[in-house]
Amino acid sequence: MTQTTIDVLKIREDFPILNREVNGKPLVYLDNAATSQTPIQVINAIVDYYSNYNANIHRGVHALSQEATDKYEAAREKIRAHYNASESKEIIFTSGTTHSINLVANGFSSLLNKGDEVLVTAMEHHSNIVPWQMLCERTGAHLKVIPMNLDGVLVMDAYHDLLSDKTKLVFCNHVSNALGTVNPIAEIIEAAHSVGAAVLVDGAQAAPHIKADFQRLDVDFYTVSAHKICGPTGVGMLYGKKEWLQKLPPYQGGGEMIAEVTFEKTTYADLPHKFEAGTPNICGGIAFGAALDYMNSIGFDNIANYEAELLTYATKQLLTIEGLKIYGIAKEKTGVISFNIEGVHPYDIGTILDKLGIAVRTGHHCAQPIMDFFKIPGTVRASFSFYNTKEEIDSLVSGVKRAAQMLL
Ligand code: 7TS
Repeated sequence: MTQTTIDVLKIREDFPILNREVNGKPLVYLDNAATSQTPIQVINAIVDYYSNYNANIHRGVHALSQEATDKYEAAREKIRAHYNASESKEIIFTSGTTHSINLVANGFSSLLNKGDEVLVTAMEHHSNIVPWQMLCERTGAHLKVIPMNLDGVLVMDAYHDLLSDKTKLVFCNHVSNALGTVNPIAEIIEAAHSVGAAVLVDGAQAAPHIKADFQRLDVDFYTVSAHKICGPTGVGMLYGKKEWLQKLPPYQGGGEMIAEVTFEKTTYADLPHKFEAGTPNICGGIAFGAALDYMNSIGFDNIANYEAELLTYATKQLLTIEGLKIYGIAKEKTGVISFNIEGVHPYDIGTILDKLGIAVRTGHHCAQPIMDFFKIPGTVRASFSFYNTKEEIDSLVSGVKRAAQMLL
């Protein structure tokens, strides 16, 4: 049995929003997989930037520009260190996971040939399906799907069978947003490399719970959105191995990403700037660094242990409700519970929970193929963070019971 080393009541003081009421009830925020809440330390970093050193970066000799540039580059270095990338130029600031994936998918247009194969798992978010379909349309490559079983676990034998010398790319989320499954990415990466394929891991849902080590994993690309880890929206990162990023063409053209421009020919800047056209989200990048500092001050091992306790407790309590079925019962899971009550539409449960001040997500969670696999229109999804409490889970359970009584 793991011991809680988190002082959750003290942590909650860092999050002003957790004090508010919704529909006259204390907010119970259980939609953390959609976006996390923001601690005062990160809010202060944003206020500090706009109050004290707002300036464009990498271009001014003046003091403010230098200060902003230093802080932005320091954030890049923090991200590198957190994920153990070998060089900070391998960290590209983007607007988030969706942007990161599109950047890579676009770049591979010039590297794939007709008949090549790309593999995606059956449990991807739409942002890790649609860009690859578009890539396949452009190149004539084929998209193949690594299946999962009814527990919401990838069928690894089928994956190994799908791999061949035609496989050029494999895409997999580290953690499924709709099921919470933690995928065996080390095995996936090693097997893909044995046939010469590159792997992109979508880390959007893993980032709040698991500290990935890029060098140890030997992953080729990894994506993160800052808003899932207590940072602001509109900023994230793409990690790419230097060799890959050098091979990929720029995604967007403009300022910042050039070495020299004439009307005859333009040469591109070195990494990471080659992929960072235009004025970036400077404040967002700095706040992303502040968010990592905050999460590390709590500690990822402490976060994982505490969230595992919440998950076990919530699973047990929810399963006491008659007719309730949980989708995604992998042994390796983060704090996500997707469920339905037989005979009740998930949207109706979500609406009643909202009246009680409880925020959950309902619907297909941008993962329609998962819903098709389970033959359901959607689920109710409760997703936990280290600032949630067992009392909040009790509120969820009694809210779901009440909804079931009203709707059945
Ligand atoms: N990949 C996964 C696994 C995700 O969960 C999400 C967002 C994305 C990619 C896209 O991230 P973005 O920051 O670029 O939008 N997932 C969710 C969700 O589960 N509910 O709302 C957003």
